[in-house]
Amino acid sequence: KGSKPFVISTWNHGLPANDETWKQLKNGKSAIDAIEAGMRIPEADPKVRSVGYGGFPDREGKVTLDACIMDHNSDCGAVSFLQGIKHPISVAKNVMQNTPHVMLSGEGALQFALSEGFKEENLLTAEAEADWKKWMEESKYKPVINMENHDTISMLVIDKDGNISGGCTTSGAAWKMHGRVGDSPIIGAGLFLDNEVGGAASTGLGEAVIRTAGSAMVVELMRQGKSPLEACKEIVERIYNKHKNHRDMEYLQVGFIAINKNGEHAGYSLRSGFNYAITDEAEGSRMEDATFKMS
Ligand code: SD4
Repeated sequence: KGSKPFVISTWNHGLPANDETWKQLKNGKSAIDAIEAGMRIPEADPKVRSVGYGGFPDREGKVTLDACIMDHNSDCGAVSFLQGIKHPISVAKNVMQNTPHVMLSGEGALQFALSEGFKEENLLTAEAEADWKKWMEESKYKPVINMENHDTISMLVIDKDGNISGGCTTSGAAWKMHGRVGDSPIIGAGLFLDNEVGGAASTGLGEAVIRTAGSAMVVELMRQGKSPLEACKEIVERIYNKHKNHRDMEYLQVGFIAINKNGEHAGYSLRSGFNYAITDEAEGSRMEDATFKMS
Protein backbone atom coordinates (compact mmCIF):
# COMPACT_ATOMS: atom_id res chain seq x y z
CA LYS A 1 0.00 0.00 0.00
CA GLY A 2 1.28 3.41 -0.95
CA SER A 3 4.21 2.01 -2.86
CA LYS A 4 5.42 4.03 -5.83
CA PRO A 5 5.74 3.31 -8.66
CA PHE A 6 2.98 0.75 -9.12
CA VAL A 7 1.71 -0.97 -12.28
CA ILE A 8 -1.49 -3.00 -12.72
CA SER A 9 -2.86 -4.50 -15.92
CA THR A 10 -5.48 -7.02 -17.01
CA TRP A 11 -5.01 -10.74 -17.71
CA ASN A 12 -1.98 -13.01 -18.12
CA HIS A 13 -0.62 -10.96 -21.00
CA GLY A 14 -0.35 -8.13 -18.48
CA LEU A 15 2.70 -9.75 -16.92
CA PRO A 16 5.20 -9.17 -19.77
CA ALA A 17 3.58 -5.77 -20.39
CA ASN A 18 4.03 -4.79 -16.75
CA ASP A 19 7.67 -5.89 -16.82
CA GLU A 20 8.41 -3.66 -19.79
CA THR A 21 6.50 -0.71 -18.33
CA TRP A 22 8.35 -1.16 -15.03
CA LYS A 23 11.73 -1.24 -16.80
CA GLN A 24 10.91 1.98 -18.64
CA LEU A 25 9.74 3.73 -15.46
CA LYS A 26 12.99 2.67 -13.76
CA ASN A 27 14.93 4.10 -16.71
CA GLY A 28 13.31 7.46 -16.06
CA LYS A 29 10.76 7.34 -18.88
CA SER A 30 7.46 9.18 -18.44
CA ALA A 31 4.48 7.08 -17.39
CA ILE A 32 2.90 7.57 -20.83
CA ASP A 33 6.01 6.35 -22.65
CA ALA A 34 6.28 3.45 -20.21
CA ILE A 35 2.63 2.44 -20.73
CA GLU A 36 3.08 2.64 -24.48
CA ALA A 37 6.19 0.44 -24.35
CA GLY A 38 4.47 -2.13 -22.15
CA MET A 39 1.35 -2.37 -24.26
CA ARG A 40 3.32 -2.80 -27.46
CA ILE A 41 4.37 -6.24 -26.19
CA PRO A 42 0.94 -7.95 -26.36
CA GLU A 43 0.08 -5.84 -29.44
CA ALA A 44 3.01 -7.40 -31.31
CA ASP A 45 2.50 -10.93 -29.95
CA PRO A 46 0.65 -13.12 -32.49
CA LYS A 47 -0.22 -15.57 -29.72
CA VAL A 48 -2.36 -12.94 -28.00
CA ARG A 49 -5.58 -13.31 -29.98
CA SER A 50 -7.42 -10.36 -28.53
CA VAL A 51 -4.94 -7.50 -29.00
CA GLY A 52 -3.14 -6.05 -32.05
CA TYR A 53 -1.29 -8.35 -34.46
CA GLY A 54 -2.80 -11.85 -34.38
CA GLY A 55 -6.08 -10.60 -32.94
CA PHE A 56 -9.31 -12.27 -34.05
CA PRO A 57 -10.91 -10.41 -36.98
CA ASP A 58 -14.45 -9.15 -37.34
CA ARG A 59 -17.05 -11.18 -39.26
CA GLU A 60 -15.64 -9.90 -42.57
CA GLY A 61 -12.17 -11.14 -41.73
CA LYS A 62 -10.80 -7.66 -40.95
CA VAL A 63 -8.72 -7.01 -37.84
CA THR A 64 -9.91 -3.68 -36.44
CA LEU A 65 -8.26 -2.15 -33.40
CA ASP A 66 -9.28 0.17 -30.56
CA ALA A 67 -6.93 1.88 -28.08
CA CYS A 68 -6.65 4.85 -25.78
CA ILE A 69 -4.20 6.47 -23.40
CA MET A 70 -4.68 9.10 -20.68
CA ASP A 71 -2.24 11.05 -18.52
CA HIS A 72 -2.40 12.67 -15.09
CA ASN A 73 -3.41 16.03 -16.58
CA SER A 74 -6.50 14.34 -18.09
CA ASP A 75 -5.00 14.68 -21.54
CA CYS A 76 -5.98 11.74 -23.66
CA GLY A 77 -5.80 10.22 -27.10
CA ALA A 78 -7.65 7.37 -28.75
CA VAL A 79 -8.08 5.49 -31.98
CA SER A 80 -11.05 3.35 -32.93
CA PHE A 81 -11.80 1.06 -35.85
CA LEU A 82 -8.16 1.32 -36.95
CA GLN A 83 -6.93 -1.22 -39.48
CA GLY A 84 -3.47 -2.19 -40.70
CA ILE A 85 -1.39 -0.65 -37.91
CA LYS A 86 0.23 -2.99 -35.41
CA HIS A 87 0.53 -0.52 -32.54
CA PRO A 88 -2.73 1.38 -31.97
CA ILE A 89 -1.52 2.43 -28.49
CA SER A 90 1.29 4.40 -30.15
CA VAL A 91 -1.11 6.03 -32.60
CA ALA A 92 -3.38 6.94 -29.65
CA LYS A 93 -0.40 8.55 -27.92
CA ASN A 94 0.36 10.56 -31.05
CA VAL A 95 -3.29 11.66 -31.30
CA MET A 96 -2.94 12.96 -27.74
CA GLN A 97 0.41 14.67 -28.29
CA ASN A 98 0.30 15.80 -31.92
CA THR A 99 -3.33 16.73 -32.66
CA PRO A 100 -5.94 19.07 -31.14
CA HIS A 101 -8.31 16.05 -30.83
CA VAL A 102 -8.98 13.13 -28.53
CA MET A 103 -10.13 10.40 -30.95
CA LEU A 104 -9.49 9.54 -34.57
CA SER A 105 -11.39 6.71 -36.17
CA GLY A 106 -11.22 4.35 -39.14
CA GLU A 107 -9.73 5.65 -42.37
CA GLY A 108 -8.88 9.02 -40.78
CA ALA A 109 -6.98 7.32 -37.99
CA LEU A 110 -5.08 5.25 -40.57
CA GLN A 111 -4.22 8.33 -42.65
CA PHE A 112 -2.98 10.07 -39.51
CA ALA A 113 -0.88 7.05 -38.51
CA LEU A 114 0.71 6.90 -41.98
CA SER A 115 1.47 10.63 -41.84
CA GLU A 116 3.19 10.04 -38.50
CA GLY A 117 5.45 7.41 -40.05
CA PHE A 118 3.64 4.23 -38.99
CA LYS A 119 3.83 1.35 -41.45
CA GLU A 120 0.70 -0.31 -42.87
CA GLU A 121 0.81 -4.09 -42.60
CA ASN A 122 -1.42 -7.14 -42.64
CA LEU A 123 -2.45 -7.98 -39.08
CA LEU A 124 -4.44 -11.12 -39.89
CA THR A 125 -2.23 -14.10 -39.08
CA ALA A 126 -2.76 -17.47 -40.76
CA GLU A 127 -4.02 -18.84 -37.41
CA ALA A 128 -6.58 -16.07 -36.95
CA GLU A 129 -7.69 -16.44 -40.56
CA ALA A 130 -8.19 -20.19 -40.11
CA ASP A 131 -10.25 -19.57 -36.96
CA TRP A 132 -12.32 -17.00 -38.81
CA LYS A 133 -13.03 -19.46 -41.65
CA LYS A 134 -14.07 -22.03 -39.10
CA TRP A 135 -16.33 -19.50 -37.40
CA MET A 136 -17.94 -18.66 -40.77
CA GLU A 137 -19.33 -22.18 -41.08
CA GLU A 138 -21.89 -21.27 -38.43
CA SER A 139 -21.46 -17.50 -38.25
CA LYS A 140 -22.96 -17.16 -34.79
CA TYR A 141 -21.96 -14.11 -32.82
CA LYS A 142 -21.38 -15.19 -29.27
CA PRO A 143 -18.56 -13.53 -27.34
CA VAL A 144 -16.41 -15.98 -25.43
CA ILE A 145 -16.25 -15.42 -21.69
CA ASN A 146 -12.64 -14.95 -20.50
CA MET A 147 -11.33 -15.55 -24.02
CA GLU A 148 -8.27 -17.78 -23.50
CA ASN A 149 -7.56 -15.70 -20.45
CA HIS A 150 -6.55 -12.56 -22.22
CA ASP A 151 -9.15 -10.25 -23.80
CA THR A 152 -8.28 -6.53 -23.72
CA ILE A 153 -5.18 -5.23 -22.02
CA SER A 154 -5.90 -2.24 -19.79
CA MET A 155 -3.15 -0.78 -17.64
CA LEU A 156 -2.98 1.76 -14.80
CA VAL A 157 0.26 3.27 -13.49
CA ILE A 158 1.23 5.32 -10.46
CA ASP A 159 4.59 6.89 -11.20
CA LYS A 160 7.30 7.80 -8.70
CA ASP A 161 5.67 11.21 -8.13
CA GLY A 162 2.31 9.60 -7.33
CA ASN A 163 0.70 10.65 -10.61
CA ILE A 164 -1.80 8.33 -12.28
CA SER A 165 -2.06 7.45 -15.96
CA GLY A 166 -3.42 4.58 -18.01
CA GLY A 167 -3.97 2.91 -21.34
CA CYS A 168 -6.07 0.33 -23.10
CA THR A 169 -5.62 -1.66 -26.33
CA THR A 170 -7.66 -4.41 -27.99
CA SER A 171 -8.78 -6.05 -31.20
CA GLY A 172 -12.24 -6.02 -29.64
CA ALA A 173 -14.85 -8.72 -29.65
CA ALA A 174 -14.07 -11.55 -32.08
CA TRP A 175 -16.52 -11.82 -35.01
CA LYS A 176 -18.03 -8.40 -34.27
CA MET A 177 -19.84 -6.50 -37.02
CA HIS A 178 -17.55 -4.53 -39.30
CA GLY A 179 -17.31 -1.05 -37.82
CA ARG A 180 -18.16 -2.07 -34.27
CA VAL A 181 -16.29 -0.10 -31.63
CA GLY A 182 -16.12 -1.34 -28.05
CA ASP A 183 -15.48 0.32 -24.72
CA SER A 184 -11.70 0.20 -24.91
CA PRO A 185 -11.03 3.43 -26.87
CA ILE A 186 -13.76 5.37 -25.08
CA ILE A 187 -12.53 7.57 -22.26
CA GLY A 188 -14.97 7.01 -19.39
CA ALA A 189 -15.96 3.52 -20.54
CA GLY A 190 -12.86 1.32 -21.03
CA LEU A 191 -10.56 3.69 -19.15
CA PHE A 192 -10.93 6.67 -16.88
CA LEU A 193 -8.79 8.43 -14.34
CA ASP A 194 -8.73 11.59 -12.33
CA ASN A 195 -5.34 12.28 -10.84
CA GLU A 196 -6.98 13.70 -7.70
CA VAL A 197 -8.77 10.42 -7.06
CA GLY A 198 -7.56 7.34 -8.91
CA GLY A 199 -8.05 5.35 -12.06
CA ALA A 200 -10.12 2.45 -13.38
CA ALA A 201 -10.10 0.31 -16.51
CA SER A 202 -12.19 -2.52 -17.87
CA THR A 203 -12.15 -5.73 -19.82
CA GLY A 204 -14.96 -7.89 -21.10
CA LEU A 205 -18.10 -7.13 -23.07
CA GLY A 206 -17.62 -3.54 -24.18
CA GLU A 207 -21.30 -2.92 -24.88
CA ALA A 208 -22.15 -3.44 -21.20
CA VAL A 209 -19.33 -1.16 -20.06
CA ILE A 210 -20.37 1.61 -22.46
CA ARG A 211 -24.03 1.39 -21.36
CA THR A 212 -22.99 2.06 -17.78
CA ALA A 213 -20.03 4.44 -18.31
CA GLY A 214 -18.18 1.81 -16.28
CA SER A 215 -14.69 3.15 -15.62
CA ALA A 216 -15.87 6.73 -15.05
CA MET A 217 -18.36 5.48 -12.47
CA VAL A 218 -15.73 3.47 -10.60
CA VAL A 219 -13.59 6.60 -10.30
CA GLU A 220 -16.57 8.68 -9.17
CA LEU A 221 -17.36 6.17 -6.41
CA MET A 222 -13.74 6.34 -5.23
CA ARG A 223 -14.07 10.14 -5.16
CA GLN A 224 -17.00 9.64 -2.79
CA GLY A 225 -14.79 7.62 -0.46
CA LYS A 226 -15.20 4.04 -1.64
CA SER A 227 -12.13 1.81 -1.80
CA PRO A 228 -11.06 0.51 -5.22
CA LEU A 229 -12.62 -2.88 -4.40
CA GLU A 230 -15.91 -1.40 -3.13
CA ALA A 231 -16.11 0.85 -6.20
CA CYS A 232 -15.43 -1.96 -8.72
CA LYS A 233 -17.90 -4.19 -6.94
CA GLU A 234 -20.69 -1.63 -6.93
CA ILE A 235 -20.34 -1.01 -10.67
CA VAL A 236 -20.20 -4.72 -11.50
CA GLU A 237 -23.39 -5.15 -9.41
CA ARG A 238 -24.96 -2.28 -11.34
CA ILE A 239 -23.96 -3.84 -14.68
CA TYR A 240 -25.41 -7.15 -13.52
CA ASN A 241 -28.68 -5.55 -12.45
CA LYS A 242 -29.02 -3.68 -15.75
CA HIS A 243 -28.35 -6.86 -17.73
CA LYS A 244 -29.90 -9.70 -15.81
CA ASN A 245 -32.86 -9.75 -18.20
CA HIS A 246 -30.88 -8.63 -21.22
CA ARG A 247 -30.03 -10.67 -24.32
CA ASP A 248 -26.33 -10.13 -23.58
CA MET A 249 -26.53 -11.80 -20.16
CA GLU A 250 -25.80 -15.27 -21.53
CA TYR A 251 -22.24 -14.32 -22.45
CA LEU A 252 -21.75 -11.26 -20.27
CA GLN A 253 -18.41 -10.94 -18.56
CA VAL A 254 -16.97 -7.64 -17.32
CA GLY A 255 -13.98 -7.01 -15.11
CA PHE A 256 -12.49 -3.84 -13.68
CA ILE A 257 -9.13 -2.93 -12.21
CA ALA A 258 -8.80 0.21 -10.10
CA ILE A 259 -6.21 2.12 -8.11
CA ASN A 260 -6.52 5.12 -5.86
CA LYS A 261 -4.15 7.89 -4.79
CA ASN A 262 -3.17 5.95 -1.64
CA GLY A 263 -1.81 3.18 -3.84
CA GLU A 264 -4.61 0.75 -2.97
CA HIS A 265 -5.65 -1.48 -5.86
CA ALA A 266 -8.32 -4.03 -6.70
CA GLY A 267 -9.79 -6.17 -9.44
CA TYR A 268 -13.35 -7.41 -9.51
CA SER A 269 -15.37 -9.21 -12.17
CA LEU A 270 -18.88 -10.44 -12.80
CA ARG A 271 -17.82 -14.05 -13.41
CA SER A 272 -14.85 -16.03 -12.17
CA GLY A 273 -11.70 -16.34 -14.21
CA PHE A 274 -10.50 -12.74 -14.38
CA ASN A 275 -6.96 -12.07 -13.22
CA TYR A 276 -4.55 -9.18 -13.43
CA ALA A 277 -0.82 -8.49 -13.16
CA ILE A 278 0.66 -6.16 -10.56
CA THR A 279 4.22 -4.89 -10.20
CA ASP A 280 5.82 -3.02 -7.31
CA GLU A 281 9.24 -2.54 -5.75
CA ALA A 282 8.78 -4.94 -2.86
CA GLU A 283 7.64 -8.05 -4.72
CA GLY A 284 8.20 -7.48 -8.44
CA SER A 285 5.59 -8.78 -10.89
CA ARG A 286 2.93 -11.35 -10.09
CA MET A 287 -0.65 -12.32 -10.94
CA GLU A 288 -3.64 -11.86 -8.65
CA ASP A 289 -7.06 -13.43 -9.10
CA ALA A 290 -9.92 -10.95 -9.02
CA THR A 291 -12.78 -11.59 -6.65
CA PHE A 292 -16.06 -12.00 -8.47
CA LYS A 293 -19.82 -12.08 -8.17
CA MET A 294 -20.71 -15.43 -9.72
CA SER A 295 -19.11 -18.51 -11.31
C1 SD4 B 1 -14.38 -4.87 -26.33
N1 SD4 B 1 -13.62 -4.81 -24.06
O1 SD4 B 1 -14.07 -4.49 -27.45
C2 SD4 B 1 -13.28 -5.20 -25.39
C3 SD4 B 1 -12.82 -6.58 -25.47
C4 SD4 B 1 -13.70 -7.65 -25.91
O2 SD4 B 1 -15.59 -9.08 -25.59
O3 SD4 B 1 -13.45 -8.20 -26.91
N2 SD4 B 1 -14.77 -8.07 -25.22
O4 SD4 B 1 -15.54 -5.01 -25.97
